[in-house]
Amino acid sequence: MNVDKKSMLLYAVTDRTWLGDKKLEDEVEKVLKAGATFIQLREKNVSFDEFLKIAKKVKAVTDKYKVPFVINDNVEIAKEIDADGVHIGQSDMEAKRARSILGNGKIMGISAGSVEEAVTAEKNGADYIGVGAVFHTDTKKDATDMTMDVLKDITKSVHIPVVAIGGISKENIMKLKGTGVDGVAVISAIFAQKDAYTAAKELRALSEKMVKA
Ligand code: TZP
Ligand code: MG
Repeated sequence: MNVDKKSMLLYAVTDRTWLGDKKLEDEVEKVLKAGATFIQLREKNVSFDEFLKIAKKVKAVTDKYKVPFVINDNVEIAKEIDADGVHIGQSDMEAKRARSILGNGKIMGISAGSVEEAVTAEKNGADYIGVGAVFHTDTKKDATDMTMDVLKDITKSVHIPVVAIGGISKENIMKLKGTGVDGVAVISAIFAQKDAYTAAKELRALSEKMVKA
């Protein structure tokens, strides 16, 4: 296992949609100062070169704060910048490919939406799983909501760390209490907020409370 459960506490997934004039690397730094424990760079519809440029800038910041940094979906970018790993979808092929390109020492996170997918992900060598959408989200259009019971069944069925994702905010995070998750992954509850620092600070404190319960 290449990740510690504790690094799941506040897993921030980037999104430049709401940033306006703000630079992503500056926002990531604020979020890390506020106590984020993991950063995933998630980019849609950018060229390889643009993706690479952004990834290098963000990695400089995550290196400074010594927080794991993974790339969503793109193993080549992860390899090229020597990121800590990747986050990928369910396919067996994708998992095999990611492992063979990155090697055993890197982090491979896999998304799972059911017990079966979670068990398969662990079997395929995932270091952690991202489970969702635990609440309704508009950030990912094809995400389907799951019940707290399914979430509980998932955390019971795997040994690797589990991070919940999807529609999580400071208003609903405590509903995850008792589900067995190791933390929360959020996009809009941090990056769509005017003050990403304060948003992350509050979520980090709440997540600690939620996980302990
Ligand atoms: N995977 C499942 S839900 C989701 C992803 C990437 C979107 C999470 O975004 P938000 O804004 O935290 O609901
Ligand atoms: Mg994918």
